[in-house]
Amino acid sequence: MRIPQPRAGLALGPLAAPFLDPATDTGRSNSDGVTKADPIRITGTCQAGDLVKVYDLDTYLGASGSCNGGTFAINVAGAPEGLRVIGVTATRNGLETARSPGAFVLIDRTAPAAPTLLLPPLPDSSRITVSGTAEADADVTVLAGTQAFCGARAAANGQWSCTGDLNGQNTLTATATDVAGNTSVPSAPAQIDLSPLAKPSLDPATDIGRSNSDGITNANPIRITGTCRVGDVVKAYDADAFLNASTACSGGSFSFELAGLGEGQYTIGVSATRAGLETARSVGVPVLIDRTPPAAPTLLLPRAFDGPAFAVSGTAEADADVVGLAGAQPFCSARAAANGQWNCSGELAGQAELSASATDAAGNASESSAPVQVVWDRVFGNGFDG
Ligand SMILES: [Ca+2]
Ligand SMILES: [Ca+2]
Ligand SMILES: [Ca+2]
Ligand SMILES: [Ca+2]
Repeated sequence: MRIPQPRAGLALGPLAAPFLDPATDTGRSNSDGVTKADPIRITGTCQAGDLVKVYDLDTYLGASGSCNGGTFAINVAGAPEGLRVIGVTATRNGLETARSPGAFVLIDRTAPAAPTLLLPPLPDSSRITVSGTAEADADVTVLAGTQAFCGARAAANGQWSCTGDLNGQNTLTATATDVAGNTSVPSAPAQIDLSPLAKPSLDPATDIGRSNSDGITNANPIRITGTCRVGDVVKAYDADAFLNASTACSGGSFSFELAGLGEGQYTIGVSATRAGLETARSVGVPVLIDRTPPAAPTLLLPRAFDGPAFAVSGTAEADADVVGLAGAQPFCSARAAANGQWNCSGELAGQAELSASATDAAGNASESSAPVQVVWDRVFGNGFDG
């Protein structure tokens, strides 16, 4: 009697281990089995007529497909996150094989938290190194504005850093992308501070004339000072016009000389260039440069003299400080009014040669007026000879 032999085509051995289709193996690698895809696509080899079912260990994943030309390709939707061990069975002639060896598929559809992003405190160049923390092993991508800036892979402790060029952008953001390709929301923006510097000052030592704080001066050069941040390059402007003067911030302050400025009214503001980016200009400090002396004042003697004070008057440049001189000695002083009128009185020690000079607010002194000889006689009355 012949013993029946199994027919080769009906063997019920398990199928070979299946594969995760590279097209659904998302993220850093399309062959690492780490994916966020849904559905995932499982492929493998089979025998004609097989009905192939997909399992996660013992759990049927609700997905099956027929063998087509010795292969199958089955979409599995809704596979839960986590490590799946994907095996397949073939059902032939009503009998289901044992499960194939499994393929490991790590399903991760959870985005990392947004990374943190720190700027260097005092960048002095447009090329800067940024750093922060992110999910371990995530790929961090930093944008400057909308342009790629730099990228890094977070270490096991989450630390990352990378270096890029700002290319004129001052706002950086970072995202983290995990191995499966899930990308975080962007970090809070980190900005290079481009707010203007504080209004600068005219150094009192070069604020010549009536006041060392009125901004009216005849100095050349003048000196401008102010505060800044270490790393800044400070530039001086008159309104919109660059004054061709710049200096490095030193210890939080700057000071530079502006030589050869022509006479006139200036509004001197400053900008800071940091990380290759220039701030808007500060509020400007007004400076009036006046190097023109007033004309010599006129000097009129009194019509009568009843002593002891001797009163003189005249006209001078409006607002000028007039000094009455007896010889070389001041004996009185006055400020010329807006219409130029001035008068003052002082005691004279007898015969004198009187003159006057005027000094403007910027400190420019006029020539002296033509001297007038005064002689009077205290014994014989209050008259005088001019
Ligand atoms: Ca992958
Ligand atoms: Ca994840
Ligand atoms: Ca002054
Ligand atoms: Ca003047």
